Amino acid sequence: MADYREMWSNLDMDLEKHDVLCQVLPEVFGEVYLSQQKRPRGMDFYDFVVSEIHGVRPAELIEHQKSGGKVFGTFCVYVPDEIVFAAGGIATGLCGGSQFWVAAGEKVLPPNTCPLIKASVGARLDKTCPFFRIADMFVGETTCDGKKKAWEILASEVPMHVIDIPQMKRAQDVNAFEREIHSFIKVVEDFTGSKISADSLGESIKLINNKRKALQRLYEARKAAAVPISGKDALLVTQIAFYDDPSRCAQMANQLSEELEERISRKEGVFPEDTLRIMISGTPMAIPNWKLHHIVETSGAAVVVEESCTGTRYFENLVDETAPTLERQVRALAERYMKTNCACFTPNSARIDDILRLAEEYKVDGIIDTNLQFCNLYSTESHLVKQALAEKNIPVLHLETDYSEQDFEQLRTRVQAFLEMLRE
Ligand code: BJ8
Repeated sequence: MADYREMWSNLDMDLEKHDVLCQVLPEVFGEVYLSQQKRPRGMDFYDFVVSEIHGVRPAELIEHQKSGGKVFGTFCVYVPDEIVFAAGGIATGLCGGSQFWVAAGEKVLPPNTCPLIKASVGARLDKTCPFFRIADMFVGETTCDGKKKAWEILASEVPMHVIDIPQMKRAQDVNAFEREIHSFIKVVEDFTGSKISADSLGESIKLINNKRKALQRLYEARKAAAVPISGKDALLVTQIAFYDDPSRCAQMANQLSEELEERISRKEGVFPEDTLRIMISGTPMAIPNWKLHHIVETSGAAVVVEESCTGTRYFENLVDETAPTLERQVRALAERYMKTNCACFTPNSARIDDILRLAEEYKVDGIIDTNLQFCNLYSTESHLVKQALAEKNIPVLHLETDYSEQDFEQLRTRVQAFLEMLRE
């Protein structure tokens, strides 16, 4: 990695602690990623991004700030990035995916909080992540109780805006979310000093749709009988999409998809032809959480799709680009975002429909439905998921895990037993 110490020091980061993180990551990445065979050439870009993970993009964000722009840090796929970009800002995902930050989160949060929340709070308080130091404003949401309370703690550190996400999907809830987007526009306009127009919002709707289309194209390639990319690599692309520049993200994902399409035409896969096809559903896997994918793919199966926010929930459904006025554009945004099916909604039967549809589209042999430890929403919903899959005779394994390595061998044993059962 190039030398970014001055930049990190200017961000008031804890350089000593951060050095420890910088030493661990390349080792893990080498073992999990670089050890794979037949990787597409298009993954070189993503390998480079990881090798410079706390350098290149943070430096770009700081350049943006130097020219007067604002950076908004987000934690959920319900936050409409389009609004931020329409005001000349940059939105960047902040969800923490490393055990490294959990201990710092536990200093202020109950231990029985999900690791994603603990790591996100810890990354800020511990001063070991440049993204958390750079963001001028954090944008939270009211999806789960743990996050709602975490925002109150983070609000003492950074200006925080919380978007009220409805908990149901009736017509009045879509209307309520539409009003929330209008409030968010006002907050972003005041914070950036830029007025959002129908033109600027129209542009940013196209920008984010293009990113979604590129990721859709990449996932489409994973439907092929000879899978042209590993699940681990596809997951990495989605994880990086959360904080990369959206147009570069679209460009690189399209370039990679082109290569995958060529592989498909040659029937060239990364796994042997009879490899079991697995869907992973459930809670998101923020970078660098690669644990479950690594276990599955080093146990002789392929992950071909993720029904999660670091998967299909991130890019399915486009925003209508034809709305002619700001009012109609905001309505189109509300309608698109309310189609996302997170377990924070009740009822949430549309998520089960999604899982059943994806199982068919990606021709999966089995599903691993997973939730991060202490995520009550997804763990409770797993009961109905299991029930619906049993009715369709689709094998499912439910797993709960965290970011630590402690349960690695236990998970591997359970995954291998599940795969064995699928092979019988
Ligand atoms: S839309 S999944 S990104 S909320 S895992 S913090 S729910 S206790 S991350 Fe999520 Fe938005 Fe939903 Fe997606 Fe809480 Fe559960 Fe932790 Fe979660």
